[in-house]
Amino acid sequence: MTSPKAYSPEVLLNIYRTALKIRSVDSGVRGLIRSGNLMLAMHPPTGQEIIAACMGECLEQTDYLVTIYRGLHDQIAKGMPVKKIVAEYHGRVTGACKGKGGPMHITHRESGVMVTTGVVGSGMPIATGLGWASQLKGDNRVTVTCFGDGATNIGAFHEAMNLAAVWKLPVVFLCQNNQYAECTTYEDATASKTIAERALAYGENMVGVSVDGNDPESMFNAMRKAVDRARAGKGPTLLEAKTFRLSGHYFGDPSPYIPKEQMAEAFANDPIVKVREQVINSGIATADELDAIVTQFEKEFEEAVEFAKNSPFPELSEVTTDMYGVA
Ligand SMILES: Cc1ncc(C[n+]2csc(CCOP(=O)(O)OP(=O)(O)O)c2C)c(N)n1
Ligand SMILES: [Mg+2]
Repeated sequence: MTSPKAYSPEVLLNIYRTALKIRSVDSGVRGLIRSGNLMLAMHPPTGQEIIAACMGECLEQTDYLVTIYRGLHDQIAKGMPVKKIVAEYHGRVTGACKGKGGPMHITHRESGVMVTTGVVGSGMPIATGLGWASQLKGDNRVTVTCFGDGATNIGAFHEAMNLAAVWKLPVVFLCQNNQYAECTTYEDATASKTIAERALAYGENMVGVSVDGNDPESMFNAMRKAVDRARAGKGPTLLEAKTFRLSGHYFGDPSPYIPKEQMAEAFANDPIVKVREQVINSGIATADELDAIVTQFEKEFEEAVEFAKNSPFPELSEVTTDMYGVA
């Protein structure tokens, strides 16, 4: 089955709409923390929205996603209701994991968001397992696993990629290369020039592609190709989406290790600003229409916060339910 959608102004607008939604929730959450209204370990996805939006545009609701602690953008793009995320961030029973997962452990099976952990590199073997399950069941699902550049230096990356290639599993390994792993630069920790060229090590069943993840057309086309290839049973793809982290590693990290000029250049190329120009120039939406979309998402976020605050915390008696193991 080939995805029917080709890149078009309508697709561009959809991608941008999702990116705006992500940015509004991201900014909203950061605002809550800054004002002392929410205590949270947050790893903002600021600057990486276009990658997630393109991914969401290429997937079916039934497809699987395994993302990381920096996963807000991926979860929204995969279709998770904002209310479920915000309530989980507030630790309330109406959250995706009944308020017991928190921002780094989000699961929402209804939208295919399978598992999130804070352990770097842990998602890839889970994705390979999900892909294997889909292959055995013949359920036509594709699994996408998102991870950072730093995670490709973890052993689990190799194990997961190798088996996915051996068994030609329907998995897309989507590396969001934001140039930093915490405070370590790409060059300081990674021997290969690109992440994509590492695919070579896994033989002809694995394809490696590197794109500008902040460019919607390149990103969408590469993602669509990788998803189509996986769904057709042709094997996995290692897709490297180059981007930049427009925030500290976590909210509150002042990132003194990032040169000021590099940060200034990245802000000047903020994809939310750049792609807005593309959308307007394509004639598919006006500046006023885009502003109205932003207002609508801001309202939706405020409603989600109200929903969360009006929901109860989990009962103490619930503390050991839904757990895999209790000592
Ligand atoms: C196994 C493991 N080692 C180290 C850490 C500490 N740690 C948390 S995030 C991070 C950086 C990961 O960078 P990258 O994979 O590039 O993802 P990004 O945070 O840039 O999205 C590290 C080293 C961890 N959580 N788990
Ligand atoms: Mg990184």
